[in-house]
Amino acid sequence: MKTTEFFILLVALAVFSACSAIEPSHNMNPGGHTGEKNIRDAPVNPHDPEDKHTTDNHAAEHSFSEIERPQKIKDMMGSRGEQDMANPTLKFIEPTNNATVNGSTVKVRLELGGDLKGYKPMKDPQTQMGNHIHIILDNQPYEAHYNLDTGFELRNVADGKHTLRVFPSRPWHESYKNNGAFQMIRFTVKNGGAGRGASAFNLQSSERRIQRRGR
Ligand SMILES: [Cu+2]
Repeated sequence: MKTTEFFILLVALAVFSACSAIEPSHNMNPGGHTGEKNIRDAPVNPHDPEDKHTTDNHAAEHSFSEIERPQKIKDMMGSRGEQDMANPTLKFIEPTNNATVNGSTVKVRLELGGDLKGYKPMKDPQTQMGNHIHIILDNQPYEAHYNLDTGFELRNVADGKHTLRVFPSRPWHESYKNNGAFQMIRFTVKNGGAGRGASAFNLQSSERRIQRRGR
């Protein structure tokens, strides 16, 4: 009996020390000079059964290190004045979270707000670059949206549940990470007829799939 008790004690000690060894990795990259956070820190909705993944599941699998910002980016930041200090926020006007959309065409309208310090999405015709909004439907590649004065449409969206993520970006595609910059909604498409086969939906071939429209 004595031996068994001793063995249990040993196992308990081993488990305890293994747990405390994992603990420090929770605080890798606590912000850095850009204010970036690990993607594990992204908000998870505890009330949604689809958000089963927790932020700690992958804690031990990845490690990140911070490197200095490339000189080219520093130069571009300098040439933009105050804009890099902006705190742009986005808001979905249409569709709203958990909306049901009738048909395979989904009209999207976003409102830009916050402390903009001159930040405005637009494409410079000379350089073909400029501030833009990143739009991500489900797991598709992102689409860049340069003109918030017009809404746009997602077309050929399959029936069923979808997730739409948006966030403001700099001309070199670096996102703004302040509170309210990133927005995510879910919506459901019904009676669209695009079918599950619309996995061919491709945001990169934007002109056919995302159509700008006037107000
Ligand atoms: Cu981009």
